[in-house]
Amino acid sequence: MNELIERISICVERGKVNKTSPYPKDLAGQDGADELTRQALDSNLGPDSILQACNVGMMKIGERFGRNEVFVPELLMAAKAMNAVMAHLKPFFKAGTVKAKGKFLLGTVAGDLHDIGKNLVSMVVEGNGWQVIDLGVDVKPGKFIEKIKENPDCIVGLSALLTTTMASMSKTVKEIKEQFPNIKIIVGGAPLSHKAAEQMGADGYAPDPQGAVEFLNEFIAA
Ligand code: B1M
Repeated sequence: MNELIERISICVERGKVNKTSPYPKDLAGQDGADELTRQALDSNLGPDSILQACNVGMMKIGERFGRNEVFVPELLMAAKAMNAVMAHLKPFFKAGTVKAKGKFLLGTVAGDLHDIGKNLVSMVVEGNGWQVIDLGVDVKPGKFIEKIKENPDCIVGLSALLTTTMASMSKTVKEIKEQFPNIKIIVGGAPLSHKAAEQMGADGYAPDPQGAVEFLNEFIAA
């Protein structure tokens, strides 16, 4: 792995946001995710390899959390560091297009606060020419329904990262489908699968942002 890329991965895992951030103590005064991402882009390292490095960092901190070696504050710092990287990568994903292919109503379901993956989906989908209406995190079914009423031609995307919020996702799909049987819904997030999506009554599942784009592109507005 390229040295800069490896350092970005470590910064995400350790939650080192930028040079001035005092956390973690042993990296004080060193470049953080912010500076290293800038340097990587200036050295013509691709956004995809930088993103991949972030995912490795996130995976490692997640595994350590699973082993009770770190706790929620460490996860939060990792998320902050990843957001610092994403701020640099955003322009690469948000290539402007003239006419939107359609509307994509996106949110993390009720009870779930994880938004990094959802934000990536948002950027990539928007970069592929869709208008994204991002409702944020902890979005109750009623909020989705209110927004579908305002945007009856939209496709809905639901994200969940917790096994516990898969139930909330299922409830959201059910409530939307009861009122709007023709609205297409795609679900995604680490605990999901094609089978889980099918059981909830969703129309599609994507393991990553590109999969969401492929699903959406089947329904390009005329
Ligand atoms: Co939490 N967390 N977390 N967390 N967290 C996980 C998910 C966990 C797996 C960690 C672990 O135990 N190893 C675990 C879930 C276990 C489970 O349910 N199976 C967990 C837990 C338990 C919790 C808390 C309950 C901890 C606690 O309080 N005791 C708590 C819950 C809070 C809540 O939501 N109510 C909690 C809190 C947090 C923080 C707030 C501290 C922070 C989130 C900050 C933020 O998002 N702004 C956090 C983090 C950072 C993580 C990990 C470490 C990283 C998640 C992440 O951002 N990954 C995570 C462990 C892990 O994933 N390795 C963990 C990077 C991101 C790019 O990937 O989100 O998977 P991901 O998104 C991917 C795909 O899933 C897909 O595309 C994305 C890009 O490739 N995708 C879609 C996502 N949505 C999609 C939608 C689509 C299509 C594709 O179409 C619509």
